[in-house]
Amino acid sequence: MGVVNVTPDSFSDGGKWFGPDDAIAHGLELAAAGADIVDVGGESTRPGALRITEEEELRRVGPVVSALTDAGVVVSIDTMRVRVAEQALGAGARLVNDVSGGLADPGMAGLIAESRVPYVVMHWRGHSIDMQDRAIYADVVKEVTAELTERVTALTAAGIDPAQLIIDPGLGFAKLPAHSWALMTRLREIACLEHPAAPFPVLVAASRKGFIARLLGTDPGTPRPFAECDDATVALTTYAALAGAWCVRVHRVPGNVDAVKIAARLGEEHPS
Ligand code: PMM
Repeated sequence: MGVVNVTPDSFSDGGKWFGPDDAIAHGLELAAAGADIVDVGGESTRPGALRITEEEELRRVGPVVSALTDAGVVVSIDTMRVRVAEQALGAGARLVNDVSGGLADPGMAGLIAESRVPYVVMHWRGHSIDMQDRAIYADVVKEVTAELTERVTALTAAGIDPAQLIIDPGLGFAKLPAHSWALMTRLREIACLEHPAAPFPVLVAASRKGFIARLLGTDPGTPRPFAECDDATVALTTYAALAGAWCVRVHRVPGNVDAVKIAARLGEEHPS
C-alpha cells in the first residue's frame, strides 16, 4: 500500500502532495512502482495535530480519489469520518482505512456493514492532539490485543462481516518508541485476537515513523529526518512480511515491493 497524504502537515511527507495535481501524479507513480493499493488521506494524524473540518477533508481528497479510481488504481480512503468514507466509496474507493477503528465516528460501522468493503481497524486511544498522554501500558501487546478484540467484537455486533476486517497495531499512535518496537515483534500474536474469526489479516504501517527515526538518529535527541528512513522501512517490511503481515503501508514503494517478494520466496522454503 502506497501513501498519498493530501495534507500540508503530515508526519512524514506533509506538504509534498498537497495540491490535487501533485497528489494524483504521486498516486499514479506509486501504483506504477508496484503498489497494489494507494491510500489517500486528507487529515494529518501526526502527534499534536488539530482536526480539520469535514468540508476541508472532502475538498482535499475528493478529486484525488476520483482521478485515481478513474485511472484504474485500487484506492483506499484513510479517514475517520463516515461522510468522507461514503463519498470516496461512491467515487470508486475499494477499502476504508480508519485509524480510529470506528471510535471517532459512530456512523462508520453502519456504512462498512452496508457497503461490505474491507475495513482497516487500527488500535487507537484518542485524537492526535493529546494521544501521546495515553501511551501508558503495563503490557503493550496484551493491552493493544485486548482493545482490538473489543473493537472487532463491537464492529461485528454492528453487522460487519468479520471477513471484512483487517487489524493494525497503530504504531506511533498513543505509543512510545518502545511500545512500537514491542508490537512489531509480536505481529502473529496480535493477529490471533480472541475472536472466532481469528487470525485476522494484519496491516503494518511502520514507514518513516518516529520510532525508526529515533533509533537511527545520531544522538537520542536528534531523530534522523523522516525521508532518510526509507531503507530502514524496507528492513521492517521484510520482517513484517516474514511474520505474515497482509499489507505494509509505505511512503516509497520500490524497495518495499522487492522486500515483499523476497519474504514470499523465503516463506516458500520455510513455511511457518
Ligand atoms: N499512520 C498514519 C496514517 N494512516 N493508517 C493505518 N492503518 N495505520 C497507521 O499506522 C497509519 C495510518 C500516519 O502516518 P503518515 O502521516 O506518516 O502517513
